[in-house]
Amino acid sequence: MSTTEERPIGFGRLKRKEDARFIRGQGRYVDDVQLPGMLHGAVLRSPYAHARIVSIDVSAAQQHPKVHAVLTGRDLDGLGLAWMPTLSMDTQAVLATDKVRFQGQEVAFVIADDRYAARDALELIDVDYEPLPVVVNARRALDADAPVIRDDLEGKADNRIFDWEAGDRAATDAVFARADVVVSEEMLYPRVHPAPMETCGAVADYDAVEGSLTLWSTTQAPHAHRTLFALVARLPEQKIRVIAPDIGGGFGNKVGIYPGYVCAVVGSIVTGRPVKWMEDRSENLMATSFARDYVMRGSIAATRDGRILAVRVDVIADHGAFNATAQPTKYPAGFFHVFTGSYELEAAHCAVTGVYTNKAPGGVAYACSFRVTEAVYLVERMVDLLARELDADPAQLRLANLIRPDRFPYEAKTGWVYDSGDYETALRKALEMAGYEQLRAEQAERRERGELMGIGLGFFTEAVGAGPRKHMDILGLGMADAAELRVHPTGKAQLGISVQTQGQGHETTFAQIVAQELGIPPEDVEVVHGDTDRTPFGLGTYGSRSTPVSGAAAAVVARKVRDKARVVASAMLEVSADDLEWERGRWFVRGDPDQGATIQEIAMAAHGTVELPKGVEAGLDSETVYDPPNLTFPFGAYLCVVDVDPGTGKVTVRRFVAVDDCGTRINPIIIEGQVHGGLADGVGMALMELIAFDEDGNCLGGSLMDYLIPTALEVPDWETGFTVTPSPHHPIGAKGIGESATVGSPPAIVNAVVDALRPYGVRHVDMPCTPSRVWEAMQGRGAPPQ
Ligand code: MCN
Ligand code: CUN
Repeated sequence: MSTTEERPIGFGRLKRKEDARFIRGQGRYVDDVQLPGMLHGAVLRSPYAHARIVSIDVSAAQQHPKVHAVLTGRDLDGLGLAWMPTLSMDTQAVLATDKVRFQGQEVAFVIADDRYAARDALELIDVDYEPLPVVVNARRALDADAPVIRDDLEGKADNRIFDWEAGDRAATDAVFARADVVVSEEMLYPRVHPAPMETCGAVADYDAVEGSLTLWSTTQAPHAHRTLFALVARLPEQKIRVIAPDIGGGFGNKVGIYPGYVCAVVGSIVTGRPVKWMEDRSENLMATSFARDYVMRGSIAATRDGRILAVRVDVIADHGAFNATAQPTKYPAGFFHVFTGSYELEAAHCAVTGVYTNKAPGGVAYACSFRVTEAVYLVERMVDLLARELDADPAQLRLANLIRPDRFPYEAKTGWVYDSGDYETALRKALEMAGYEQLRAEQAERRERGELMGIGLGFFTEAVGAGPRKHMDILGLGMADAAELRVHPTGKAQLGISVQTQGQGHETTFAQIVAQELGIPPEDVEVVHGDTDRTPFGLGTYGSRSTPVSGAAAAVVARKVRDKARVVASAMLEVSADDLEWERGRWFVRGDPDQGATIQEIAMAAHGTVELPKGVEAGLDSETVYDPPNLTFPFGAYLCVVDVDPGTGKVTVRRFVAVDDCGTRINPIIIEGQVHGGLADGVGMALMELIAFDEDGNCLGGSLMDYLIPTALEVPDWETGFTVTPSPHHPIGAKGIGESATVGSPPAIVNAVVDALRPYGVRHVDMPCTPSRVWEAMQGRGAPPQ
């Protein structure tokens, strides 16, 4: 590889700037923050999934020599802080007052000299619980005789949170009525957890003299958190500074505000000292934002010759004890309405019912694109079931029904307008990379020998980059993002952004965007983020929105700088601005290329003594707020090959081919990293990961011994490819990539598992396809191969 390729000016395979500190172990995370006089907090959690709190006695804990304060719900109630708003406009107990509603719920907060003393003192708190009947099954929670979980909500006599639908029910029924073939299946997208390497935590430092709060926290959205803290704690927003230092993975887990953060803030106010709270692994798995938990019944209608006509879905969405899912206000089921997938349909309808259960709240997180994950899984499983019913090849069936390139921008039956796509090319590329025909031949041969080889396909269309702000808000905050670009006299630049990397490499790719637009080296662009005092307002990172929204803002602000540089250059060169032409890094006089000025020269002049036209201010600094006109719709074609051990049911992923299209590619190394990580997530969810509960609501996935996440041993060497279909409305044509592979890979894997089990007549296996589940499916249904 040539040096210019290694160190591109703009887009290209630039090594990650941030890795200079990460590979040296010099990252600075929340738990690395040490302040003079800092105290440590620990949370007492409920052992019960549902119980009335009769009494809480904290006197013994308060007498512990190292304890400074103990907070309970009653103390917070006095401050009006016992309950906080959730991102879904519900309320969540910060510390339980009346009842506990899930195992692991926060009941008390101890503040002590060190974290060990704080933990020890938790054991001195005496809580008298009166256990109540528990409901952890979402369907059961809707029964008339189910225990009512949210009796704190006035007039609430059941566990129903919302009923929401999209599409046209009557039109869909009509198409189903005349279809030759209808296939239906019930499937569960089980409860899983993002399980980032770094758990959640915060350090709160309240300065009583200044009346100001500095909060270091593991957050994906520092500005939104600051506004929420201002509203929750009723502190003036200008006196709050939220700092997100390095974040050790988020995957959606760090979007919301957890009770521990609020307790750390109150703890600092009460003790007058900085307070650190860091949860441990079990707390993270048991009490913070889980993902999925969708019970789905899907039906697909088609003609006998394989034209897909309509899809219909009914969902029961388990949101746990508090409705704390993070998603735009208008969309209680997130972006589930992309369940029409990548296919041209005549009609579609979905109905989603949200329910409370005695489980931890949260419910979107884990690289989900606001429920696109569940939608894509459903439609891709349905297409495979249809192929089976029609005895059609799943690749051919998809090729025949994918939305064709000339149909874009394509309005889906649920109202989304997909910006751009060339689906067929992506799928053909994946089939070719995999050697699909040969794989099918090999499978036939192996089946003869009694071997269980499966080939699974999955095609997905993602919907990422929320807003536009007129359609999308979180708690009333419109989903737009600002960028601020300062250009110093020497031509070096500093870009302030509102989104927050948790490992996605923004310090590199955002510098590349500015470098591309201004023609200066990416090393000359410092990206500032993760500090509300140093960056402009915006809604933060989730739903792969950084590139589609904030990345667009970075390009727009760089173009503003470029436009201003043109005016300055015209003054420098004493020609009309209209006579100047741009080439990378420099304005020059049309027809006289030697007469020109580089951005660096222009920056110096802009800060110098050159006389600027009337009304033009010195300097090149600019800012912008970007309100995206639409979402971007990345897509991809995935193919998975598995082998199933007929004796044990163990699934091995032998090959995985992933062709992704995220529009214009800023940094292919980072994109590949995002895809590799997302594919590993997919293997985890499809085969291993599960947060399960027993009948009493005990969480059975509360440690990494029980909650299995994939390692290098469980994943194959990924075979990645790409196509490039730019977004027509994004300034640089880029779409998101951060969640694509997590969204797209589970259906390909499950389709492969079910395909492998075809000789046994197995129609469906719910995730995770663990050896015992697969083995049971093999025993339960159909006969073993002859
Ligand atoms: N990128 C690019 N070219 C494109 C699109 C993206 O080079 N056409 C680059 C971006 O500039 C960025 C990265 O790829 O550096 C991811 O970009 P994007 O798709 O915009 O996603 P976000 O930056 O908004 O990241 C969020 C997304 C989400 S929502 C989850 S969840 C997730 C994910 O990213 N969490 C992650 N990837 C993760 N990766 C790591 N290491 N850690 C997490 O917590
Ligand atoms: Cu849904 S997990 Mo990501 O959007 O932070």
